[in-house]
Amino acid sequence: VGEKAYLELCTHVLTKGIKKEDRTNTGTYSVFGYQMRFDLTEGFPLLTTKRVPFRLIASELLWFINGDTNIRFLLEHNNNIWNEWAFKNWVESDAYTGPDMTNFGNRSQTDPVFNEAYQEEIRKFKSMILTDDVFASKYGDLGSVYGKQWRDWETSKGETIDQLKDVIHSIKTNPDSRRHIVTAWNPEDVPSNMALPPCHTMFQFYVADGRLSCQLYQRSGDVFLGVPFNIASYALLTHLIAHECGLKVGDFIHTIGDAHIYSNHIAQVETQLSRSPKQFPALFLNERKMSIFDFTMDDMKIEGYNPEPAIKAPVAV
Ligand code: UFP
Repeated sequence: VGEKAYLELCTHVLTKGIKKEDRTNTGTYSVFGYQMRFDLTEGFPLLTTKRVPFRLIASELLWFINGDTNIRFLLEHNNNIWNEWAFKNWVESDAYTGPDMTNFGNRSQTDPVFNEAYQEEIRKFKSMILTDDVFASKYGDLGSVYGKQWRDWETSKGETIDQLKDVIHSIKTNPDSRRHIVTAWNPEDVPSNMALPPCHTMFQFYVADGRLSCQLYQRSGDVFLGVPFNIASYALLTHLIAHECGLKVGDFIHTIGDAHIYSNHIAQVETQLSRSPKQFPALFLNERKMSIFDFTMDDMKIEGYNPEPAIKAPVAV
């Protein structure tokens, strides 16, 4: 089964990884340069050795595809994965007058009293983003994140480039091209304009035998928490673009630069490795929708997903 590629990555990092400090001061085991290949015709690569929330992956991908950089769309889809980045801008702004939220990421995980105050502020923040347009446009926007770079890349001439539309056009009109590339890494925007410099830095498509393949170069991969999301997200993107271009799906190739397991994820990874992978689920796309820019959550369905239970782990911040 295709999941073996991921489980082998886990084993490889656990056994071959070098102890390495990192930005978050958590500590990691890390290898540099690793590649996995998923044959998308074998099923949709949503891991079965722990539950991975497809709903969050799909709504985040639609957010990127729409070129949206404001978390309001995510909150409307009950998706909280980018909240902390926007919340940080809010509590560091002059307009914020609530309790001190310095270093909220770490403190909320270690200090239960602080965590209560933090949860309350997050709740208020989310409700303002959802109900107050002016507040949302000011504090919900994350700036130069994926949606911006994919759909609205700013050139030095003050023009914009829609990389996603362009790459779809080039796949349709010149499938043999070796230039089907989208890059999220914009040196001009790193690091000043960005909350988090892009982890998935660039991807390339490839067409052969009527099949669309995709390779992602990810500069940094949190093997336990991030990578399972990233695999499913790019597999879904490949399916969507193949669908629009009238192609079948081929392979998703995932190349990772710094592939690491955080030192506080080791037990969780071992639990996962003790489980046996099952058949991947199947993905169904709405046949009546042609353009990926018209897709909504109701147009994508996963069937036959019977994973082992989710495994909790602290996020490094
Ligand atoms: N990370 C992922 N995948 C993502 C994402 C983040 O694995 O899609 F957005 C992890 C990688 C790393 C951390 O552990 O988040 C980013 O930190 P840094 O910028 O220091 O690499």
